[in-house]
Amino acid sequence: MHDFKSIEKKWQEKWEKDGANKAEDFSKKPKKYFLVEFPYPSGDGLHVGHCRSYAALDILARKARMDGFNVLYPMGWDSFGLPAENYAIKTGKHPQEITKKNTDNFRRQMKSLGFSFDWSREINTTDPAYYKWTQWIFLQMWKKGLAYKTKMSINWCPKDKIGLANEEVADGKCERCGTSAEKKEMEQWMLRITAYADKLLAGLEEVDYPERVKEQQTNWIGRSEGAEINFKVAREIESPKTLGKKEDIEIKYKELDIPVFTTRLDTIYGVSAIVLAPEYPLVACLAAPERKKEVYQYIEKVKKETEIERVSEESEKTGVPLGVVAINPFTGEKVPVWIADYVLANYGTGAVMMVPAHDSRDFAFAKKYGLEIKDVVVPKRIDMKNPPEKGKKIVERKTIHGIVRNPKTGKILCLKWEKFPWTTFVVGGVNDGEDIILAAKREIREETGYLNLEFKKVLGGPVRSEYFAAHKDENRVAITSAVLFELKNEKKEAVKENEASIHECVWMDLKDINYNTMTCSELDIWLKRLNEDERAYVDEGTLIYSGKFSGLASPDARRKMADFAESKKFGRRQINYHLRDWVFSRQHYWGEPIPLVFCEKCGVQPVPEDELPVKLPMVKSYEPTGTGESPLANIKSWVNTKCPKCGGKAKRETDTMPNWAGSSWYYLRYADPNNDKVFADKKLLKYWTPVDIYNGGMEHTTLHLLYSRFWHKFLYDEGLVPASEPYKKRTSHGMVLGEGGIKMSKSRGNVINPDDVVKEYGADTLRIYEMFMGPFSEAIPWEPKSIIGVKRFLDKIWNLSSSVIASPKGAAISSSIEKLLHKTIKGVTEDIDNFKFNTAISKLMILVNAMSQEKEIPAAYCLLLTTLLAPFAPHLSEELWSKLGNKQSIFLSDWPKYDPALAKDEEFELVIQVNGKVRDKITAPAGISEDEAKHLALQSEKIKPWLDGKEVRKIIFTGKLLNIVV
Ligand code: ANZ
Ligand code: ZN
Repeated sequence: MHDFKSIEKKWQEKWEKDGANKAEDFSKKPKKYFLVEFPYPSGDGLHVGHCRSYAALDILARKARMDGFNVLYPMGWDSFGLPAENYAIKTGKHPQEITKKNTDNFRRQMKSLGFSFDWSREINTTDPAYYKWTQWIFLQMWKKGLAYKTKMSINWCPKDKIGLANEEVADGKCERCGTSAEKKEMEQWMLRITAYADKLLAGLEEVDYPERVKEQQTNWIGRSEGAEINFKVAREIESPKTLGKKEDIEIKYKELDIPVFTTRLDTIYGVSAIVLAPEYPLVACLAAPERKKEVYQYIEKVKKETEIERVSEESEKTGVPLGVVAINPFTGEKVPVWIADYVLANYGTGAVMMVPAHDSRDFAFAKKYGLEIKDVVVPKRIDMKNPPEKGKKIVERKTIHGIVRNPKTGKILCLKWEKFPWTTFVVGGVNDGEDIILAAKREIREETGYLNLEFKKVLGGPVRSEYFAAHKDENRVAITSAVLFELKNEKKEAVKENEASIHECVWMDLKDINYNTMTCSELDIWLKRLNEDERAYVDEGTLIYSGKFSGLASPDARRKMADFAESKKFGRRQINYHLRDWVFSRQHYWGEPIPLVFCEKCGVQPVPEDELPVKLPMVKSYEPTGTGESPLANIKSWVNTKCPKCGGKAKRETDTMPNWAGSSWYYLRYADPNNDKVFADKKLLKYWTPVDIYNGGMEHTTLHLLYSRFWHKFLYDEGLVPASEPYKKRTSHGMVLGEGGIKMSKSRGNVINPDDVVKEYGADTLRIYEMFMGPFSEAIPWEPKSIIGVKRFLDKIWNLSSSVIASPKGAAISSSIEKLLHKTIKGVTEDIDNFKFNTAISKLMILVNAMSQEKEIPAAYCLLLTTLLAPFAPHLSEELWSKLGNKQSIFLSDWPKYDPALAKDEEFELVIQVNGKVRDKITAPAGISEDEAKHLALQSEKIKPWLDGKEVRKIIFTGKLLNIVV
């Protein structure tokens, strides 16, 4: 047992006194900048999830120092935000006081864990000396036209009379009082992040982020390549004064172009309607007089729906027709114009062309309102058994496959051909004036005689198939659909002689129907649809019924159709983004004041730079104003000010910034935290930035990461920062869950307080446990038993040092230990570099096990082990290091090197079985322990599905094989 309490305290004090973790500006050593997301200092204190992130980069930072780097590993506080403000309202304490108390607690906790932060660079977003620069950067953006004010609808609680941030609305209700939140239009400051959409996308090419992070950012930006096509609509020019009374007014019409945005121009021959957002500006004057009343009612109804409800795949789409038509410029066809909730006003042009056959939402809508469904893009098949032959004429036909099931036997009716080696379904052409169901019925009757058929469903299609029709000696392009029937009874009529001689009826089992037994190149499509509902064909394909574009593949068709539209001047290529501008105002007290003033004469004026920061006034009350304005609006002495331009009366902006503001540039401030002339000195930025590795949670991938990249790219364009991207590499830790894999939360009472763990087991144990619990990027549940295991591991190391002897020569040490030691150095080095902390620790455990088998251990070996352990368990390592006779800190020593010859891996293939069946083979280090093998096996992706939800009864380990019994 080692006395971790006194050891940990002793070394923490010594490191602090020696300034051991200070980063040195402009040092000759190469720099490394490690960054973890700085926390919001909540009243709850540090979470074990924070520790996972900080411990990981602490390991990197400590190892990098031993590798000879000048390391910057800073920490600070992202401390503006609602919880402090709400707590202030409740308790009457000032948010600043609350923040101070919380940050003191967080700092104490972090120090108790031995994280090697350079505390001399601590920053705090609520410190006026810091937010002066947040305000300054905002003003630079404002000057460049990147900040603008506009009416936006915000969440509003009608009872509390306050605007609600998105995170304050749970289930559509106000988080404080449970009243249903409403929408309220308010003037808001916006940041034009959309101007940086392309740069933010392009920048992703330069950085080393995990694929899933890049993907999320890409999707969030949502670049969409398509086209805008104008549909001509007739519009009233004089709108009636009364609703619905046509006789009162004389109505004149004028032609008007309505552009629609589509990513699927290849489907334009299948358009059944034009659909406008209900908010579309012209709706009122477009609607036919007799439809206006219903249209207005519908618009009111949609106002109550949220955007999420409107676009969700699940929710039922509604709409009403306007009673006017639009002309499809490709076909000249007239289609009706509708408004519908699923079309959003603020994306694309706010108008879409509806193609029910190829878009799921349009499909559901057309089914509901009986609109036409026209297939124009279909899968393409070439019958490889009867491929088209060169030189034969091509005949295009619309055909059907009639598929008949006998419900009594489950068998399917097929035709066996006499002259050809074919077995087919009932096949035939569709005559003029027939639909596919009628045609199929007729063909079944003619070819098989069955009379009483019950239509079940269209099995799919059409499909465009090319084949050689030997019986007609021609190539066919068949546009084929399949229709499924069931026999009502087995009554038949006689089949005509000429049909009967071509093929005979055979009833086949469904399981015998496959590409070997059947001549049908669309078979897989039909079979798939047997058990599936009818739906839109949303994939790409080949165009049919599309005039001169028929036969082209979708991408090629889109290109040619866009060229055509551009040449005829009724359309153009267009790129849209889903990314929206950033709502940058909050109507709260505890945020950075937006440094603008309004003068009646001069309009919006920036606060002069030498008057920054615009400080938050110290007040007693933060109660909402009741008008939706920020509490600052009530503080007249603060609001009323002088115009910086004309000296006349002016008012301050009372909105504050969102708490994303301070975190959008904080990593720059760490390079020069106390500068009061600039946000950070250019030379220091050049030395320290960009950040080499930035670790944080996946929940910050789309907002914080994107916002800070946006600010950075702006500063880069202004020539104020040296690199175009802020973070070279991004990594992400998985969440620490409560026992049993559920989220830790106060209400469940399963939150682990790091203070308790440190008290009982020590900081080193907590650090190693959190790194050992599983792969770094995965969510892992807390497991008290494993902590005890980690504690024993550290005690074992402590005890090892009692068998240390002075010189390696004096002792009979097995050469296998020496080899293992070099292998471990290699493994741990590589694992740390690759964020495989859990396997690094496993390797250390193997080494310690092997060493403890020895009677005596040379001091040199023990020193090596201690150095390898140092980044993980800094306190214990520093103590052992000094007990082994060293005067200087272990962190001033070099990271050990290995001899490649000795480190050559001795590995073997560990066979993993589940219930005696081999399910995986993994390469494992020779001499692996049972625990280790278990750890590896349970983390194998191939094994996990076999254990899913089952209880592990027993584990048998033979050294080469591990059998898990469930
Ligand atoms: C016709 C069409 C046919 C479409 C088809 C899709 C499939 P993304 O990729 O998100 O950009 N759309 C356009 N503007 C819209 C709006 N304001 N509200 C709702 N939907 C809108 O999606 C672009 C597609 O979403 C567009 O392409 C349009 O429907 C629809 F088989 O046009 B598409
Ligand atoms: Zn003025």
